[in-house]
Amino acid sequence: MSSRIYVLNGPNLDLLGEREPQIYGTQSLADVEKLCLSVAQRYGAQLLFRQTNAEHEMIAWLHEARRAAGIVINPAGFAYHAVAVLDALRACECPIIEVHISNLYRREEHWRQHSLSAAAATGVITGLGIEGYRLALEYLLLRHTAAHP
Ligand code: CA2
Repeated sequence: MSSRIYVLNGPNLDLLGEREPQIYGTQSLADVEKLCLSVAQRYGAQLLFRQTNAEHEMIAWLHEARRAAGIVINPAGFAYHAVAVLDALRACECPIIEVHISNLYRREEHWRQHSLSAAAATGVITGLGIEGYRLALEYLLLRHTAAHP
């Protein structure tokens, strides 16, 4: 059976590439999915790439992903208030990488630097644009392949 790897995207990321290109770049979420798919295929892993604007849906997906090989999550706005998403992340048994396209520490709104969900992550990548997704997947899949040769 192939390794399942989840890439979960939070609210408004469906608009990626359409607004604020100086912060989030010009590539769309479909471009991010293509990038992720190419990494997953290289490792023979099964990619489940999703986006939601609904907190309950994100929580259901995290429950589904609990025993996957790994989770990449860009929680977007859920990072700042969604305690239930944090609890669902804490229930996961696999490594989790939180990705932010922009560098939260360079943003003018200082509240963006206080991600609640990051406390449940194995690691965080912030500010490397959509490359952050690729790097997060490489980390998770290298680690999983080493543990399950
Ligand atoms: O940098 C990131 O990836 C963020 O997670 C994006 C979130 C933001 O709330 C975080 O502070 C940082 C929201 C992105 C969604 O909003 C958009 C706005 C314009 C164009 C596309 C998406």
